[in-house]
Amino acid sequence: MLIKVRKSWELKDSDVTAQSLYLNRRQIMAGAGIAIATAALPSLAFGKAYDSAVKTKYGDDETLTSFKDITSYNNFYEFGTDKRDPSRTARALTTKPWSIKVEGECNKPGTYNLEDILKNQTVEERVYRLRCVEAWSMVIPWNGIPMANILSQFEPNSNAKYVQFDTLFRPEEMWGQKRRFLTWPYQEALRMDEAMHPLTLAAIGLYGDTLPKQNGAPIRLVVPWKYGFKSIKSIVAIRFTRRRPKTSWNMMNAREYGFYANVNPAVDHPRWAQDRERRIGDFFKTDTKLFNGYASEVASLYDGMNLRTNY
Ligand SMILES: Nc1nc2c(c(=O)[nH]1)N[C@H]1C(S)=C(S)[C@@H](COP(=O)(O)O)O[C@H]1N2
Ligand SMILES: [Mo]
Repeated sequence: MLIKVRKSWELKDSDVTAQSLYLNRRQIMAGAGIAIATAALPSLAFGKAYDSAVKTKYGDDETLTSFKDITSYNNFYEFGTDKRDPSRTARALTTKPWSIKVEGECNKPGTYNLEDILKNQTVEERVYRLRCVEAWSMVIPWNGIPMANILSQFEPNSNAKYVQFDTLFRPEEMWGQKRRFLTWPYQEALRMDEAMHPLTLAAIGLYGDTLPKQNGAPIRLVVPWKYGFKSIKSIVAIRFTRRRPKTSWNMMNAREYGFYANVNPAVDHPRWAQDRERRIGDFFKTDTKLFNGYASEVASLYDGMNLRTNY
C-alpha cells in the first residue's frame, strides 16, 4: 500500500495529517491486539532504509504532544532563538545529500553517506518524554535506530571513552549562525556507556514521517533521561575521544549547563527550579521525575557519582 504524505515540515492547514495517520495506525494495531507490529510508513527520504518501523514498549501510557506543537515550538538556535523561528525558517536547510564524518578512536573512520549508515538498520518507534531545561516538556513519538547500532558500525576501540557530535555549520542556510549566540558548530558529547545505552536513539523521524527540519533533520540524537540540549540536531560529525570533549552549552555557561545534564528535580538550574514541568499543551504543571522517569533503566550508569556536583 502506498501512503501519500505531505512533507511534515510544511506546516499548513494539513498540520494534523501525520498525527492522525499515526494515531489511526496505532488504534488499528491495538484493536487487532498486536503488541509488536511492523507499521507501514511512507518512504520519503531514504528509500528502503525507512519503509517501516517496529513498535516498541515505550510510551503506551503517555499522551502524545500534538504534531503541531512538536514541530512549531522548537529550540534550534541555528535558526534563531525564538521558539517559533525554526518552524518558520528551517526549510532553508538542504538535507540531501547528507554525509557524516567519523573521526578519532575507532577502526573505521571516514566520511559516510547517511543512506549507507542507515542501510540494513531496523527503524523503531519509541515514544519518549523530552524535558527542556526551561521547565517545559513534550512527549514525542520518534522513529529511529538505537545509537549503539549506528556507532558500532565504526568499531570504536578501547580508547574511546567519550563520543562527541557536531551539528552542521552552514551559515548560508542557518541564519542563526551569523550571530555568535553559541560557538558554532553546536557540539554535544556523551560518555561511551551513555551513548551505547539501549535508550539512546538516533532519530530519523517522528509521527511516522521523516524528521521535520526544525526537529533536526535528517538525523539527530535523542537521550531521553537528559535535558533537551544534549539531544543534538542535524549531525554531521561523530568523534570518538579519550578525554571528555567540549560541549557548546557548557562552554557558554558551565555553571548553568553541566556535562551530564541528567534530568534531576533535586538540582535547580541557577535561574529556575527544576522540580516541576509543564507539558506543552497542558495547563497544569507536573512533578519532574529523576532521570525524566527513566531511572530504573539508567541510574546504574551513575552509581557512586554525586549527582549534585556532576550536574
Ligand atoms: N544543533 C542544535 N541541536 C539542538 C538545539 C540547538 O539549538 N541546536 N537545541 C536543543 C534543545 S535546548 C532542545 S530542548 C531540543 C529541542 O528539540 P525539539 O525542537 O525537536 O523539541 O533540541 C536540542 N538540540
Ligand atoms: Mo532545551
